[in-house]
Amino acid sequence: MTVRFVMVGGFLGAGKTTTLGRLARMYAAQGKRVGVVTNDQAHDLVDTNTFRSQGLAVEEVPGACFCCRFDDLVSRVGSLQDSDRPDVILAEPVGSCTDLVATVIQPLKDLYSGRFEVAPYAVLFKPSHGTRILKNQQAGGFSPKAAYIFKKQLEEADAIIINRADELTPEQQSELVKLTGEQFPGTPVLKVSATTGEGFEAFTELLSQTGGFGRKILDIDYDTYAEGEAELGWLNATARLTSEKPFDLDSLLTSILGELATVCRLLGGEVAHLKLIGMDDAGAFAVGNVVSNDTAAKLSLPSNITPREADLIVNARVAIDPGVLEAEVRKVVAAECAKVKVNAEFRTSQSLRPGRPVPTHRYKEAKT
Ligand SMILES: Nc1nc2c(ncn2[C@@H]2O[C@H](COP(=O)(O)OP(=O)(O)OP(=O)(O)O)[C@@H](O)[C@H]2O)c(=O)[nH]1
Ligand SMILES: [Mg+2]
Repeated sequence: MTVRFVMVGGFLGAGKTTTLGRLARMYAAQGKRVGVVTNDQAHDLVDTNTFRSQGLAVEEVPGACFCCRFDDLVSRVGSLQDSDRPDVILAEPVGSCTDLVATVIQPLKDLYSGRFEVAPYAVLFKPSHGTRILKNQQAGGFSPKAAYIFKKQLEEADAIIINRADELTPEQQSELVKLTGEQFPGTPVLKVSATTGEGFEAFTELLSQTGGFGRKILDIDYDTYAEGEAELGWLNATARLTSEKPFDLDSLLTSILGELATVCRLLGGEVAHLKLIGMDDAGAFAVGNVVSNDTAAKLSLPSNITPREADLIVNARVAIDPGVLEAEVRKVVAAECAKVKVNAEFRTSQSLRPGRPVPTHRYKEAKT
């Protein structure tokens, strides 16, 4: 039986996890079984836990992007097929990754044609950085090489999905439709809000199309791509939070996030995405995010709980040295916890700069 494979791309913090969570609920409401595959450069993913906490079947490909771990992607999908028999697989690639048509979509279509039916490749547009990048304003807070990745992601898209429409004025929406239309001519552009669901009927309709999609092979310079990716500091850390008295998990996460965002701003590092998840032992959870230096810290999924113990996962992607990022995260978490008499014991921590992408397959031209 073939399974529908829906991968949704987009820059760090563009709204992929929120979008896939909504798509999962929509497909489930149509009676379809859904499985999710997440991906990251390191282990301990906020996103995997976010999907799991929403009751979804999730497998993850940690340690490198889908393109460099293509066989792991196929085998994780196979695990989902064995255990949950999904009709639809939703896949979230790393937000700093591009060239996915040549390295993931074409190989899947060509080598596994009997197994997967690959949906059109939609890429989410992140307005906070995207507006500045498309207008060539100081590379949107990033270096020109990181901005290069952002543009390449849009260039290979079958459709560009402008997200966060709920926050954009009609003038801003028209401006973005115009900018994307000029810079990526011929690519359909939709406006959606992953938070409110606005525009998702048109979006799912687009994803259900069949035909000559996933064929835009990029002309891409891997040196620039690798250097752009390596400018980002990456940190995944986990900590156990304990206290003698119940503490307000949501307000603690909010203060940690706010303080981390301030520290990154003071250090001059553009935030691509800071995300935290706090979970108690009964499965209640809260997720908090900051997606740029100009965007406020936000608890996207509050828990409304006051546990005595909880697990915290921090995933930070910021344009600063990863060692500095790790030290600052540890300092901020410890200090904010101490203010409310919570003890934070770090369990695991990985900080890195993403390595040069070495894809398992790379198709020079579209085969299927
Ligand atoms: N206002 C608003 N916020 C959104 C929307 N979509 C996502 N967000 C918020 O943006 C933040 C990042 O969303 P995610 O879904 O985690 O983004 P992502 O692309 O998965 O991020 P990475 O996996 O780190 O690359 C969260 O705080 C979301 O709540 C939207 O349509 N409107
Ligand atoms: Mg995500």
